Amino acid sequence: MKILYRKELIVNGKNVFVMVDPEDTLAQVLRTQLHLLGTKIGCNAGQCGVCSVLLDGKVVRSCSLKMKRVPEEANIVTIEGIGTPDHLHPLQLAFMKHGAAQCGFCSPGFIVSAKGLLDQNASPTRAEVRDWFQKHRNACRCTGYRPIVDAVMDAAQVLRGERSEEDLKFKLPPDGKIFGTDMPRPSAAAKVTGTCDYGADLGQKLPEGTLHLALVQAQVSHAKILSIDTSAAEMMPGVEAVLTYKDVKGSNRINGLVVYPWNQCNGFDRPILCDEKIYQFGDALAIVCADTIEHARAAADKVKVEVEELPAYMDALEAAAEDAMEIHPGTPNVFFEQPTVKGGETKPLLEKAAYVVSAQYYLQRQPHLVLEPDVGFAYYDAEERLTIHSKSVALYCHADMIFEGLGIEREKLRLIQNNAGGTFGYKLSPTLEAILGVAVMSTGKPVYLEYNMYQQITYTGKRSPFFVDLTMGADKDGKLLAMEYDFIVDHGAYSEFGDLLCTKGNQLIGAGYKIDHIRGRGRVTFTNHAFGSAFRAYGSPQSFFASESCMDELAYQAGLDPFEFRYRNLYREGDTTPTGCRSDVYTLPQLFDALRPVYYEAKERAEQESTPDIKRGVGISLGIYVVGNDSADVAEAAVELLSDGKIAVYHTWEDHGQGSDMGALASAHEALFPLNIKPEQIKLVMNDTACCPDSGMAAGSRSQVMVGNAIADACQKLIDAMKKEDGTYRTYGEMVAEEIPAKYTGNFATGHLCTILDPKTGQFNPYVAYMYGVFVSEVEVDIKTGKTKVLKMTAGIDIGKIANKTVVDGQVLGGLAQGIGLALSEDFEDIHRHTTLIRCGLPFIEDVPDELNIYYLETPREHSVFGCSGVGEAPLTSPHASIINAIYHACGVRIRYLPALPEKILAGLKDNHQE
Ligand code: MCN
Ligand code: FES
Ligand code: FES
Repeated sequence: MKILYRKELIVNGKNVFVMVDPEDTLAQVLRTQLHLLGTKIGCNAGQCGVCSVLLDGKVVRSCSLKMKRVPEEANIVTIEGIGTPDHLHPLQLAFMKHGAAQCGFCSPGFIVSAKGLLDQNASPTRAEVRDWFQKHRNACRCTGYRPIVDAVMDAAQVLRGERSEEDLKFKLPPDGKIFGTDMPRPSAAAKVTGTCDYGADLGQKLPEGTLHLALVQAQVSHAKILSIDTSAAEMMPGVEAVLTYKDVKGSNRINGLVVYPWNQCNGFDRPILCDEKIYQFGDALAIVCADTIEHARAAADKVKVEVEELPAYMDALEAAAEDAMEIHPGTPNVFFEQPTVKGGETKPLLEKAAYVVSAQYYLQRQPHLVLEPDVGFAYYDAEERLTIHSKSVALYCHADMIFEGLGIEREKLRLIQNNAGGTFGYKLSPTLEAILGVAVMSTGKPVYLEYNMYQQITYTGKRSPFFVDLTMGADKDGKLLAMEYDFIVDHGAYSEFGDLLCTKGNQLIGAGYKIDHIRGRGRVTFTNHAFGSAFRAYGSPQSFFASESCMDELAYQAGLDPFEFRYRNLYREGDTTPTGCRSDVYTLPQLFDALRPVYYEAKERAEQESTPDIKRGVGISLGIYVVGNDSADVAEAAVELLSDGKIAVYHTWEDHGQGSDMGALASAHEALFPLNIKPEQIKLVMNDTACCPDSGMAAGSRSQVMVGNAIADACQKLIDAMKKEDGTYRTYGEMVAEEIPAKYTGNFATGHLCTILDPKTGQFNPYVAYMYGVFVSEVEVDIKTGKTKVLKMTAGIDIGKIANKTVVDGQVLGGLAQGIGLALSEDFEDIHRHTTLIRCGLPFIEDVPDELNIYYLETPREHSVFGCSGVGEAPLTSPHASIINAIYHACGVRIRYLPALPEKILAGLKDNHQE
């Protein structure tokens, strides 16, 4: 017997009666019964605040509140009750102005929470705003929190009548240009009003008859599969089908897209559904398709899997050992190796060097910790194409990766990106796309699959840890002489993008400094841990953690200030990168000059403010990242003059949350400027392979340069076609009358500007642009607890011309916050413990200082039509290294294995004491 409660609630000012299961949560009822989809569900465990609503004036996390606890006639305010796109509340306007909604998944929760604060305290201080969000556990992975506090402070002023709402609105500058301004991104209004539908919201709008999917997943990390028995599950109520590898029509392998022919694996190692072996915890073994999710899950529990466990290699060193068994039989565990040979022999130089540091550095398996768990759905469209909606940030690439495995013609596959609540790169790998495909191809019906946060954390890719053995040597004047390294990448269970990751290490260890003589080796190994996927700044946090720590150690050994030691060795005009090519611009000395006062003032402050119990310190690091795909990148976009005079821009510049809509709009508006059109006359048609050309993946911070250029090219072609002899432009009608096409495809390719990797030396010129960052961090270390707090961070950034200031600020601030997590708390090592956002070390607002400052140098880049370089990854290249260096400066403890947990610092203090 199922019991329901009849409840009267006042929701957004309206009295409603609902008949509810008392065990259901308020979030479920709001979303599924009242169709208020602005309230999002992230962790579903009271940890992230994205589900916040007001209940009788108090902020509550609706995912954790069962309906039996919701009082009769409770007054509930959701984001829909605060404002609408036509009537925005000052909080919503201020969030738009400050770019406080990037992916926007946390925004409804933050805005509701802020409303709760301002209702009871009209004039909060910044500290009170921060305390409030900490107390209510409002988490954000994108913004670094500062823009959110800025927005609340501005909104409070408006609500107090000290400023007008108009102040918060964007005004077109007199020249009519939006490029380089702080215009809010086009999706901002939808994000701050909760009207932006993400995958799970669209899932609520799928038609009846859509099948719900539940996965049967591996509970061990390495095993032989003896049998999978689905018979009991098939008999369960509501079950349409229980699918295993036997139901996959194609090769059942995802194509890992091997790049370099000397890679020892062919890239076809990841099964869609495991057949012979389990390679990592969480691997998908079977899919249950049922009429409801409850039925699907109940049946999934009935699938019987018999396995023979095998030794699980949970780190690179174990897996690379001589006696380790092959994880993928027939392929050695260490499947890729790349040497670097630059300049002359390094041994004699290091033997003669006045100062030498040799040490091992380890950067951990950083989890992405997005707030929106993975989600997608699929169906056959009117042209009988298998249509897959997901968070993919590599639409065309994913089609290439899954079509053979599914056994479908490439042209019969259509991929669409849903609005994504952050990916930070994990969606460079297909996650559930192929699983959805198998389910549609087997049942012929629409299907829907969402992961919960546990699945998101345990069964999506992670940043691959690097063990780096590094030696750097300098002469008596503090000039670098030579570098040697040997690193091994723990790439987890599958090979995809592993060779590319390895070559990033070769490109970035020691980058930024003139080092004429390098001998190095990078290797990549399979392990049985979570598969390695892309993560913002792919390969650079690992590389710079090693070289920026080593530089610091060398500076102290040489008796030089770490700032000065770096400064002496920075790239100057004509110096070459570790892969032996010129850099695009040589502005690191300027960035250092700009941050010099910040650094020395901070040092002085640290000395003055340190106490015996709380030690303060300052650290510096530099970081460089590369723009685009190695050696030969291509992007396409198209524009079309429409009959109403608007111009459509078609592209697959996927949006993680970084702001691809803004980038495409700013680029198109700038390129179309001769036509004198307004931003609202540009229509963005995005991220559907059926109608948008292949702009490439939103990775490698390539899109502003690559897709921006392709858009500009298409716009120029359209302008040329529209131009009349008298210099005026044809209307749509005139184009039709004169039979001139109204649609043009533009492209940009870098192949002719780059060279390819020399397998013997690792030398090549892979990119047309780079981004540069210098990071200064101030920390305090509590000597009694070992806990580190970051007090202030300053970033000096050169990313070329800025297309949109608000977006770029947001990218940098968010990257710094992720750097704090990387330095101090984030990890996915223990597959049984690191299973929630909090246990994985997600930084909350109290962990990120309010003082985050940015200094920009806008050195125009030659190969971007607009003078841009990329930005997305620059701020996560090495901020963590500056924090680790600051810890050393504060208390003399050198952390070489991240994260810098309090117990490691306490152990270091103890060791220092004993020495
Ligand atoms: N931009 C700009 N001026 C420049 C360069 C870029 O205004 N000189 C803007 C662009 O218009 C775009 C944004 O900055 O809106 C990032 O552009 P770009 O650096 O070209 O990077 P991509 O668009 O290719 O984005 C990918 C990059 C990567 S690789 C990851 S991972 C990432 C990231 O950006 N993941 C993110 N930023 C993220 N931000 C959020 N909120 N969420 C993620 O998951
Ligand atoms: Fe409710 Fe995270 S706190 S979804
Ligand atoms: Fe906060 Fe993305 S904007 S999680």
